[in-house]
Amino acid sequence: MQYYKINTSTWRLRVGSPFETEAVLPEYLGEAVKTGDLSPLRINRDDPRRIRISLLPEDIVLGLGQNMRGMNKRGGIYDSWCYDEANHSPHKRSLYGAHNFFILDGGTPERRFGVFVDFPGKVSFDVGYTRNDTLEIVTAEADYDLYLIRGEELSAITASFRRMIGRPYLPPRWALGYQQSRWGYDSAAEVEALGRRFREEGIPCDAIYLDIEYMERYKDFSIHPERFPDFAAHVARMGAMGFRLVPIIDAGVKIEEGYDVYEEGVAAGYFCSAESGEDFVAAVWPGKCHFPDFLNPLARRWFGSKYRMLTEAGIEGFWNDMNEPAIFYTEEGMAEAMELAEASKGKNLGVNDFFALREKFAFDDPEEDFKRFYHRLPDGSRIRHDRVHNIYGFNMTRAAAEGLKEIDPGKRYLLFSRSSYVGMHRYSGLWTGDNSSWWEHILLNIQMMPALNMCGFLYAGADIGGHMHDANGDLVTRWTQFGVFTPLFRNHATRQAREQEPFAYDEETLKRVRRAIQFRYALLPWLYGELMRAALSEELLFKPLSFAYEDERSRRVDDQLLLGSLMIAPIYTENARGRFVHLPETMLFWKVGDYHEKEFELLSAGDHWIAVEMDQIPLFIRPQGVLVLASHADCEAEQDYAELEAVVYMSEDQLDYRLYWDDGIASSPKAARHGVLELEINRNKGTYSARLTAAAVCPVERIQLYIIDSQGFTTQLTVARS
Ligand code: MIG
Repeated sequence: MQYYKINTSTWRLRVGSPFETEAVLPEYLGEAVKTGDLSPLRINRDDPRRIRISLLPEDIVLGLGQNMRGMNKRGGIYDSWCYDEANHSPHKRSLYGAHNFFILDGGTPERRFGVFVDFPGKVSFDVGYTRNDTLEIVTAEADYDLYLIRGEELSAITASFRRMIGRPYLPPRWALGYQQSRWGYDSAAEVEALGRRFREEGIPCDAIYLDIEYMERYKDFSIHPERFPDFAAHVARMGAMGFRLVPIIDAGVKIEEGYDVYEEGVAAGYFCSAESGEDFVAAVWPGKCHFPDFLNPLARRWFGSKYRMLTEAGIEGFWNDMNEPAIFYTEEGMAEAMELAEASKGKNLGVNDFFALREKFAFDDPEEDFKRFYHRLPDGSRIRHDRVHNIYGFNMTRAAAEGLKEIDPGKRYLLFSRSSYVGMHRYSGLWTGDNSSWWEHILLNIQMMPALNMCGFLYAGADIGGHMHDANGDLVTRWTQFGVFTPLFRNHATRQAREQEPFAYDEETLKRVRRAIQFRYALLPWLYGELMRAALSEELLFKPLSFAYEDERSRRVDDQLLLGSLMIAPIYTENARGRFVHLPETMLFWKVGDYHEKEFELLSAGDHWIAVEMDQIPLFIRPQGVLVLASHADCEAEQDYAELEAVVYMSEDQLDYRLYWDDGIASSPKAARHGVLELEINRNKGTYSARLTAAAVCPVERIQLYIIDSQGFTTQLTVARS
């Protein structure tokens, strides 16, 4: 064991000789020191795979990224083990990502710390599940880096961690528009009709997704010649209507003679190998596939360069799927199953034999499949996949990001991945995979956002309306009303599900969903500014209430979030026409229906029942909070930001507000022309004065202010840029 001091509050303990994951930036690996203090973490001397922390009754555990259960993870057990899990039921221990960071918060500055376990294989977190008073971490091997980050405030701990893992991926501004997806829109004609429908219905939308059917026989970097003839012309026609198309890329590469990606990969040795040394074979959508060895930098470079085939056709965004990697079956697994079937033939199967046979044909034992293939390391040695499993999807998406950077270094592309590990956030965002059209999954979406933010995944979102199973109009309405606040705002559903577009239900649903999406576009410059600020300053976009309010009541709120100067309290239960909400202090309450109608109410600290109709989005502006609003257009590019509005809850006589602004597309905000919009408001004996300044890149000319004071009086004022 070797201690490293990173700074006065952060330590690293290296146990064994871990595989370098590249989650933490090299400059934060610290300096080797003789001894260190990692209390209250206790490492088992006889079995260093086991790390324990005693839990006190008041301890809350936040984090662990993409996982089931509430914001407070206490009471559950979680395995970091990236898996193609399409059934997100409460007992599931693993989803698609491995996000091994959590914070323990005892409610006082003395008892707050963050822990990161950097290990690319399986890690289990038993958070008071086996014993209520014990948190136990178990890594598959005794080779890992353990980080302890102390801090008096929760936000200081997350900021320290975020600094260590580096700045998050920055999406282009258009990627904050509404996005419509379905598995799948099967032809260019269908996609174009869908685009026209959005425009006819007056629903703003920036992107339409292409699922696996756009490919020829599910081959990456191919286009189906009959379904999507003259692809570039189709992309251009959609572009003229204000839509970007976002194609899917899968991890598995089809084995097919004459297919360039397959042949190049085989010739160069870029695929993962089986134990025998031959290229590893497993089946996914295209049938039998090879899997690019994304741990090999040369293979990464090669795969990343393939995206050019699509960018040359005008594509500016991608989603990387099936990169845990998902495996339907391996040849070995199939052979074993067939053997068992043969052996069972004609037999009178007892209950045990019958279930063993059935299980064998379920093909859902990833433990076995992940032990069947290998990666080649730069020194020529091989490492079995399961030992580095959790960084496979990360490196596929890194390949894409590095490829896109080479294709156009001056431009931000939309990119997100299904599988992830901490560190991937520097290259892309993520979506949370195959959730279901269940009300419970709106709540799960709400609760997961801050945990993802802690690991740097700011550009994130769930399939709005739910992926698996059928949604009704109310579910899509309420989910869209929460999605209005998530950076990735995409409605997506599986092939087997009922249609889920805003117009798939009745007129009332259409009206409500349209209003919500229009409101999102009104929020767009504000949300973009908040996202960029969070990304550039190591802050969270979504925070649990405990980040700002330390009282016991607020610490345990599990279904409200802080978002910039807002607090949101989404409705996530069916047939509800309101909900209970906890206010740690007086806030300005706005039930947003048509966002042009501005009716506000001051709500005092305490617990309230708020009535919320089906077409309303409840939101709360915190004291000294400013919510900037634009007017919606059909798509982001058409929005006119010259005239804005702002709702201000001015509890003091003086207020300063800064909103980040840039051109929304240049790759590096340091190099880009960027700046801020600055608003200053003063109140003197009941009279208001305001000043607006803005950087050159910001087109804002005037803001119509709605200033509400602590007595609830509203003053309207227009301020022009000086
Ligand atoms: O085996 O491409 O999570 O969003 O629609 C399913 C089809 C593969 C899983 C993704 C989902 C996508 C689907 N994919």
